[in-house]
Amino acid sequence: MQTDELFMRKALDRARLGEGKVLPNPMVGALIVRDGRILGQGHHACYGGIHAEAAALRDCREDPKGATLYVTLEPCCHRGEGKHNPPCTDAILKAQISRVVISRLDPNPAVSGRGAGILRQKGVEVHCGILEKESARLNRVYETLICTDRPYVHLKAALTLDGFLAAADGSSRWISGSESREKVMAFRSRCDGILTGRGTLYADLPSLTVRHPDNSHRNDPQPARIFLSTKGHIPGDWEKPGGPVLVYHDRSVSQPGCPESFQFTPVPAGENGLSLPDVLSDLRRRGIRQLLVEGGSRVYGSFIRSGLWDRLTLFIAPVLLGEGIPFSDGLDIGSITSKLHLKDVSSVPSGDDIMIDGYREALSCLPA
Ligand code: AOF
Ligand code: ZN
Repeated sequence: MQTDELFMRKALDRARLGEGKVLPNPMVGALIVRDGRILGQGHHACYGGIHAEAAALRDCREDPKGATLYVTLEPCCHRGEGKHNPPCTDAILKAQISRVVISRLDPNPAVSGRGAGILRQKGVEVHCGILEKESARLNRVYETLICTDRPYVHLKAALTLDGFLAAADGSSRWISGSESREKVMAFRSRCDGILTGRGTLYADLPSLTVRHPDNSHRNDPQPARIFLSTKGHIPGDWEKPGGPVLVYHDRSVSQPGCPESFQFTPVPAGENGLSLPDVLSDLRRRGIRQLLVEGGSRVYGSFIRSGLWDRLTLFIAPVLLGEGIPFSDGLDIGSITSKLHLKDVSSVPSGDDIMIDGYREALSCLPA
């Protein structure tokens, strides 16, 4: 068992080499081992590229017949429209691998246990769940994308110690310190779109661009800038260099006439504002996989109330305002027994601030 963990850890290290390059696919790493010796290793290196198992088989310096395959995600077993690679189960059987150790089953409904099942049926010894939490943690974004038709939604905010997002007059610049702002730039560099509401746009005139030395995670020069503006209004003096601008507005409002380079999209609206399911499925259709939501209060409230979010990062700064704009508008919670408690929480110092990070849902894994 200890040996299995040791090799799976190496496979997870391989998988991480795909970070930022494989979405909407998962990061996957694989190792082929016989008598304690690594014969070959590989990882899924780019979207559409060969799978980790095929890369590890190709890397083998000797015949892998009878060897053990360590793979961080269940081997795929399907073909179909849009599928780039042949089933890995076929390649594993052809190579006569006799044992397959899997960290996590693939939540893709086309696989989801079938890959492991096919291998077992053909007489391969299969073990699942080795270091599963690590593999699941690695692929949180993939798991959301494969099971929903919306982007992965990451809410981030900087708050004062007394829980305010901005002063009573709406001003909110520089609540958090420089280390926290650096971290926000790292989040921005990993997302495809940054979303904010009309209120924040008018109050702060944010540029919503990535200004970060480590821009290597990005394929595109800048993430899209996305605004929720019921009436489709954008401040006249806001036209800053950066990613493409998408504006969602109430479909009952006639096409607003702002700069032609901005893309306006009508969506249904109710008393709680624009329909987020419509906004999110349109964003996904446009290729947005990771969305960073940067306020304000109304926007955070709508995302949280509708349950359409995945991760929340709060930077709590040692600053008091006494009064101001709260983190979110009404969440309809009412009683402490209904409080919303983040899952899989971490809390770390960030300069003089504290960064609290958590998720809407805990990772669900097989019992260890
Ligand atoms: C594996 N090994 O390294 C990866 C897997 O279009 P394709 O052929 O690249 O297939 C993408 C699907 O294959 C993806 O949705 C996920 O279910 C699985 N990813 N599977 O056996 C890998 N990247
Ligand atoms: Zn595969």
